[in-house]
Order: sequence, then structure tokens, then C-alpha cells
Amino acid sequence: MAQFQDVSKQSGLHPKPPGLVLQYGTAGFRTNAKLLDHIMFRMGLLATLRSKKTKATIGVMVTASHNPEEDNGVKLVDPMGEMVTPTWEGYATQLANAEQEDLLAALKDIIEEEAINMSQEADVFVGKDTRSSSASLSKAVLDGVSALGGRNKDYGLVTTPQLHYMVCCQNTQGKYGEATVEGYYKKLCQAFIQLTKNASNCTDDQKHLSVDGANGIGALKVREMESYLKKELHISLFNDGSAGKLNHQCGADFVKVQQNPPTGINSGERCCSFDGDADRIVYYYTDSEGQFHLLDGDKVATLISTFLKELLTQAGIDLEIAVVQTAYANGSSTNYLEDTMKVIVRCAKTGVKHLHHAAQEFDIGVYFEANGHGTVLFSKAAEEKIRQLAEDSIADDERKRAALLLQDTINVINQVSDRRAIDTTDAERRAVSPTGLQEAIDTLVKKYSQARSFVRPSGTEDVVRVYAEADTQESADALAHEVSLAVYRLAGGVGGEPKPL
Ligand code: G16
Repeated sequence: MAQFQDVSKQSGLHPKPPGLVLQYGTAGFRTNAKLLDHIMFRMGLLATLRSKKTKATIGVMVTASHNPEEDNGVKLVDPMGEMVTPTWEGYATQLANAEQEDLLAALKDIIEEEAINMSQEADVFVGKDTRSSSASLSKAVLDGVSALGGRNKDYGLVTTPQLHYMVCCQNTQGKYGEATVEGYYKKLCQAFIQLTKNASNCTDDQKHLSVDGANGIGALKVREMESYLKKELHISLFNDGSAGKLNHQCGADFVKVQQNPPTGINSGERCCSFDGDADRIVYYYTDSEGQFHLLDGDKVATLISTFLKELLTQAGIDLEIAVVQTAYANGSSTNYLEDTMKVIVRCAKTGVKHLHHAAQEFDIGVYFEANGHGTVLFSKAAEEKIRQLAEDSIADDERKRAALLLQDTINVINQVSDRRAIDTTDAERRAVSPTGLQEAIDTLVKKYSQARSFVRPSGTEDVVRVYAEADTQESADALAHEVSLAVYRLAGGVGGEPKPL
């Protein structure tokens, strides 16, 4: 077939280094940018197949998010703006690792397995972050799309949530919004303005926010969005990419891990940080005694679910709210949600796709990873109940006002989503291999009060992540160090023993 001739020809321009094996990780492929040209071309091919299969537009985002500048990566976006389905993650790995001479066979295997009609048209939306490698890598994606006869729309520099939004708008024929960057700003900002107008007692001070753009795409896009906010929010932008390096000493991951403000921000009140593709956000402030306070994903989920619960009570609407967390959620946030807020709490594996899936089971599913990824999902039935009340001419004013606030909330939330020596179970909270590691962790945890610890291989970086909590910072740091040493010894660590924190 002519299509496959193009693939053969074009793939020669994006050759795979022989023997290189890469896995589709937590959020796609991610490694040093120099190793990714063939992956990008092949993900262009795969996105085209996925589009033919689903008869819908598919998204491809070129970004390595919170990773250092020299890395890059790719995330695939499914028709409703969610992360690509797990079966296709498997195909992505197969296609990525096929040696050059086996590429066509690997492609045909997927076509056969999924019974794809190759005469079906295909559309792929492509976006990229500000990394210097992103321009040529996104070009490789576009080459892959055209090699299989797909149509593409190159959105250029966009945040990951913006690309998810475009895909969802396109596949809902504009019902979700207009599939342009301007449409995105208009939809979100109008809802935000409405929400702040309806919310009582919003002072001028509360309308100011310091934003750390992580020297990445988030900074560019916040600048663009500012005029749509019509002075309802005054933004001071830091780490805007004009001087510093992407994610270096700044950004959501830095702030969360270091529990400190980023370079450039003299954190007073109301600050927030994005990550490198602006799909994470954490908030923070420093109190009058100079103490730094982080409002991470756990805290954000708690605040949002409290807010929603109050509105539902005022509106008199009976809807089930659940909060989905990961093993990284601080134990006291889980207790608070369950015991005080009386909301259902579920634990899912790390990765937005897992949380998203779990959140879809409820009328309202609030999901946040502690690192700042998250959103709120409203079921269609929940949206409908809220809409009916908002439009009900005989409902009393307080109930209607609550319903209108809930509607604004729905609109302001972008609902679309989203080492190997260690193997885990129980939503990654317990290690099953290597032998003896979980027992060692259990013994160490018992030495401390209110302590919890777990380890898991990262799916985005070549590291093992160690989580520890305890009643004091010193104990948590000491436990983290002891668990790191256990991992190092039992799982064959490299690069010298971990140092105390
Ligand atoms: C991605 C995923 C997140 C995950 C993070 C870290 O985020 O979308 O769900 O929490 O990786 O994953 P890991 O601990 O496996 O390295 P991002 O912002 O890096 O794309």
C-alpha cells in the first residue's frame, strides 16, 4: 500500500538507535531528548491509527513536564481529553521498541489486532512545551501523522491542559468550548469572573496572586490570559523564562519536594507554582512569623470538596462526592476527609489516568495527587441536576444561588485530563519485591510515631521514590533516610549511599 511506502521512506529519516528500549511510563515516554526522535515519529503514526480506530481527533503533546530541560517526552491524549487507554500504551511500547526493519510489521500487527479501517480519515492535534528540543521533536510527530495520511493541526506552544481541552472541544463539536487558545481563555476566565462576583466578600488583596511560571510554557500562557481576566485577578509573574532555566530552582515539583518557595518569589501571601507544562499547580504562602505553608494537592482536594459540599447542602441537592488520592497523600488529610468531612476516599496508583478512572465512578469525583495534578469530574447526571435547579423559576433564591455557583465551578474547572527492581501492590503502598524490602520498611516505620512510608519506581524519571511521614519533620526526614538506605542495599542502588536529609 502507498501509505506504507511513505512510512518506510519517512521512518528512514527518524531511525531508531539499534537496541534502545524505552517504556511508556506514568505519563508517556520520557528521557533525554537526544533519544526521542524515532519515538516521536512513531507516536505520530500511533496517534493516526488511534484516530482512525476511534473516528475522533487524538492529541499528542511534546513535553517532559517537571523533568530537567535536557529531557523531553510525549503524552497521548484520547478523544474526550483523557490519557490514552492502557491497551494502547502497550502498543506504544511495542511500536517504540520495534527495530527499524521490523517497524512495518509492528504497525501491521496493531492494525490487525484492532481491526483498523485504514481508509478511515484521521486527525491529530499536536502541541509542544518551550524546551529547545520540542520544535524538532514535534516536527517528527507531524511527519509520523502525514506518513500515514493523517491530517494534523499544529497548535505550537500550548500547555498540556490546553491541548487536552482542544481535543475535547473538537470531539464534542464545540459543546465543551471553542477549540482555540482564545476559546480556552474565554471559557475559563468568564467562569472565574462569574464565580468571584457571586462569591461574597472577595477583597482586593485576595485578587492578587504571585505566579511562578517555572520558566516554561505556563508563564507564556498566563501572560496571554491576563487580559481575559479583566482585572478580577492581578498577577505578578516570576520565573517567566526570560532569564532562568526550565524547572531549575522553581516550579511545582521543586516547591513540593523542597517545601520552600522558588527562586525569585519572596513568598508573602497567595503564591502558586506551575510545572514545566502547566498541568500541576501548588499554592503557598509565608505567614507573619516567616513560616512557609504549602497547599499541595491534598490540601487543594480538601478545600475543593469542602466548598462543593457546602454548596450542595445549600442547594439541597443529594449527590455523592468522593476524593481520590494516591499513596503519597498525607495520612492526616485522608483522616480529615473521612472522619470530619465524611466524604468517600479512594486510593489509586500514581498517574493521573488511574485517579481519573476512579473518580469517574462518582457523581462528583475530586482527584488530586499531592504533587498538584488534579481536577474535579462531574457526572452528566450531576451536571443535569445542577442545571435544572439553576434554571428552576420557582426554587428559592439561596438554593438557586448555590446552583449557579456550582455551574460556574463546573465551567472554571478544566475537567479533561488524564527502578523496575521494585514491584508494588495495594495502590503502590506495599513493595512485593525485592524480597525483604517491605519487612525492612515495616520495621523502620514502627520506630516512629504516626509514621508511614512506602517506595515505588518512578514512571517518569530513572529513580526510586521514597515517601515518609511522621509526627515531626525530623522524624520524617530520618525515616526517609533509613528507608532510602534499605532500598539502596536491598534493591541494588547505584551512585553511592543516600545521604541524610
Ligand atoms: C506525571 C503524571 C503524574 C505523576 C508524575 C510523577 O506527571 O502525569 O500523574 O504523579 O508524572 O510520576 P512518577 O512518580 O511515576 O515519576 P508530569 O507532570 O511529570 O507529567
